[in-house]
Amino acid sequence: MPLDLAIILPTLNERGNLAPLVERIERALGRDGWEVLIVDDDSKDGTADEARELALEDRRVRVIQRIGRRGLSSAAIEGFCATAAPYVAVMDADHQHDPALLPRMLASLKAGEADICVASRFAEGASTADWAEPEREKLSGLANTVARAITGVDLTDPMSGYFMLPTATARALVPRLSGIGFKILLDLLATSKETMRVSEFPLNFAARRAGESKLDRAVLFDFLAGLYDKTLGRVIPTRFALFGTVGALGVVVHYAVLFALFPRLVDAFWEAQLAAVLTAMSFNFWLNNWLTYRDRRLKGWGEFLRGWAGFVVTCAVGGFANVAVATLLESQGVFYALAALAGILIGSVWNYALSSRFVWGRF
Ligand SMILES: Nc1nc2c(ncn2[C@@H]2O[C@H](COP(=O)(O)OP(=O)(O)O)[C@@H](O)[C@H]2O)c(=O)[nH]1
Ligand SMILES: [Mg+2]
Repeated sequence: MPLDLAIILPTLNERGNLAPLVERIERALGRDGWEVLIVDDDSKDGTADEARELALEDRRVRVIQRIGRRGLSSAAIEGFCATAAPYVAVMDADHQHDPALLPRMLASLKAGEADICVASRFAEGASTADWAEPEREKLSGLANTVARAITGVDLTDPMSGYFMLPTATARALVPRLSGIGFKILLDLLATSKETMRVSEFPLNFAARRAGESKLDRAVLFDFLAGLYDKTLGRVIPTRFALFGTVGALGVVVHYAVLFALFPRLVDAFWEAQLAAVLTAMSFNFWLNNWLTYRDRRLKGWGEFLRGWAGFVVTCAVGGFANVAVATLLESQGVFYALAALAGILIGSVWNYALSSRFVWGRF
């Protein structure tokens, strides 16, 4: 039987979930005509090795192990581009998504009933009874309403992580996808020039089988970032805007520390200034790690401290550029407040470029 469908499983620490999931997929789709693409971001628990172990015995299983890269969206994109199957599905590896829907979605696409099939947690007949997080359920509901407004597609669950479409459609959209964050479906729908015809399948959303969720309460934030990316993001890149916002908050922290210390608690201005700089830098690092780079967040004390040290060094360079430019301009007769602003802008572009590469990106 020719290859019909590729099922992309983005994974981060899902070792124990793989083998049982492949079994469930086989039960749903039968022996042939499909392949499973495990796109693993170098999980510490050896998910990629487990996947290779499975692949040795089972030609339908393939592995892409990405080193130094993160992100659910970009993992899905990687999968779109790495398969020859004419249809492609994306689903969670944690058994929250029922493989039994796969054959029905495939049939619907083949019959030309839809451009994309989405498993919905909120469609008529769906259930999220096993979902242990009512708080997230509520957030999803809210985000859906806004998503509907911008994508022009009327569907109940644009934040779903379980969907299927013709691979050629997905690949055609890839160059214009933002690839940031977690909501690849929303990205696809919002990027497509023609409004896609969507077919929804009610999903019985199950509790995660093993391991822990990598996404957190910031789903709504993630969604807003996606919104921005699709609109103003064309003018000012999303990460830079976030980075700049975080930087502006850092200025507030800086002055708070400075005014608290100087001149009452410390006599020397430079000491207070240094304390303020370090506090603001650490605050910025923490917030950037949490928000701007949440899809590739540094975790654990070792990773976090190394990242922090890198960030401080990076910002020191940017800080130097800032002062140098501002001083030069001021000495040329530019009004000092404008000179300072120029310094800040150049410093922040510099810091952004360097830290996105060296702290959160690849060396
Ligand atoms: N490759 C890759 N997979 C990821 C990443 N983050 C999450 N995943 C996987 O994406 C799927 C959805 O994530 P999950 O933690 O279950 O999110 P939740 O269902 O919203 O709680 C799971 O199979 C995760 O292992 C990532 O950064 N890279
Ligand atoms: Mg999940």
